[in-house]
Amino acid sequence: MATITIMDPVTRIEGHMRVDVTIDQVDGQSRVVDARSTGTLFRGFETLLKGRDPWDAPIITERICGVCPVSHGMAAVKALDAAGGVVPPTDARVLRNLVLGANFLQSHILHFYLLASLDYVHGPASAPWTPAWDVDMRPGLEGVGGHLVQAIEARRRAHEMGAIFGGRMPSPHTYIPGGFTSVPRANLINDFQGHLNWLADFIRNIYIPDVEALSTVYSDYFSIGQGCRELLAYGVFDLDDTADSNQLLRGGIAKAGSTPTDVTAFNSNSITESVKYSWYDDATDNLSPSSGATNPVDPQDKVTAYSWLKAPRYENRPFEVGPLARMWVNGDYQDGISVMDRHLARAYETLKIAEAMNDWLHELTPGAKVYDNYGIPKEASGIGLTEAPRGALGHWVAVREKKIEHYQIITPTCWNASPRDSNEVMGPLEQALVGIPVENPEQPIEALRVIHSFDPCLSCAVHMMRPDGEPIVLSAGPLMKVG
Ligand code: NFE
Repeated sequence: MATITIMDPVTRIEGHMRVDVTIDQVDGQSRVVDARSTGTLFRGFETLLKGRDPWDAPIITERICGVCPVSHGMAAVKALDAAGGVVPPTDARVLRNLVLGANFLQSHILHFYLLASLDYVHGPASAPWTPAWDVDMRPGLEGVGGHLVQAIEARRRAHEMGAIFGGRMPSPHTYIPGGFTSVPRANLINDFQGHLNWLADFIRNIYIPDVEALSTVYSDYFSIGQGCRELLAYGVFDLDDTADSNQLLRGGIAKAGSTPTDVTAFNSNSITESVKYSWYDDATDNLSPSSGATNPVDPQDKVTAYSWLKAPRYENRPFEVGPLARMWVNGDYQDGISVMDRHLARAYETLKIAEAMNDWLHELTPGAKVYDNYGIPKEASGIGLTEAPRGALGHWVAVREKKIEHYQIITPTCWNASPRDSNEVMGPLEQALVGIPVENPEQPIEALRVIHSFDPCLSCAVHMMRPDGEPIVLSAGPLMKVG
């Protein structure tokens, strides 16, 4: 008989997520036969931006999340640069890249050591790591557990490095339309270099070997959690000063099994968001974010829906986004799509970015111009497409009478953890869960490994809670109700 396991909240992610999986016998083995991914809080940022001065957009949207604020700042200024027809000066582009790169490094290291690795190795024998589940934890990975404390230092250093040019971390205030607010100076470049050298050593000598060791011990996870097998990247880290710049990690779409030559360009006009299974007004189903709306409904009035996340689709199909998508589209990693491929691609991407940051640092000219006079257009629109650590991030803005008239944000976790769409097609994470074996429905570690491989951030995807809503039970470890 089928068992429904409810993980609410899913822990070791950012934000509030619930995942329900139905487990049944398939060919004599317990497997997930259905999955539902739910964002349990409403995010109202698009609504509160309406009517504001466009200069507020990077400052406010950076508050969406403390883990990837820099990406939101970057997306907002790119949207406003586009609306104003401005390309920032060279050193502003480089500084934007360096602070964003620092944010990627801290996020990827955080994800592996503090969020994901504890699905595979026991944490220290003290709270909050105990009590732990009695699940398949294989020997041979003591090094990974032993690097937890160093990983915290790595994360601190990456934050400090970003704050050198960002002024503060998280939520730097240096991203402005037309450029950047801090200026490259020789002593700052030196300080940045010191942290970067330390971090590059950590990534090369500790992080990557640890992920490779994990992928050897848990090699069965190369065939678990494939998902929708279509990948999307917008591209990130502009390498020249044109509106259509070359990028360190280029954008494109790819299908599983494709080779680099099969990667094709994407067209942002093909992006829509379905709300059939989301708590939003049905009249806004399948709209482009350029004309989309955020009109929440009372969940009691739409009982067929099950998430505050909308369901972004490209040509009406779900796409996985994230480090694996970026590395695949860029031709850097095309070994496969699975739980372990996601971890490996994320680790290799971390090194690729750190090495590129070293080159960018040398491109800075102390005292160089970092800002071109930016005038808010009276009436214009712009799209800011970039990448956050977790995948493709887009901001869509329209300005009228010099105020924000329209703002829509599609975050990476909306792509990956989306609910079903109006074609009844599941989101990528839901698809990745269906079919996986589960040894013990009361401790479904296999499902958590799949979920964590996407590094979901529900803070980015949804925000705010109803004071009169259902109580949310918080716990130090994953909480299960089995019914
Ligand atoms: Ni809150 Fe975020 C990233 C963005 S994920 S972490 O990376 O955008 O949806």
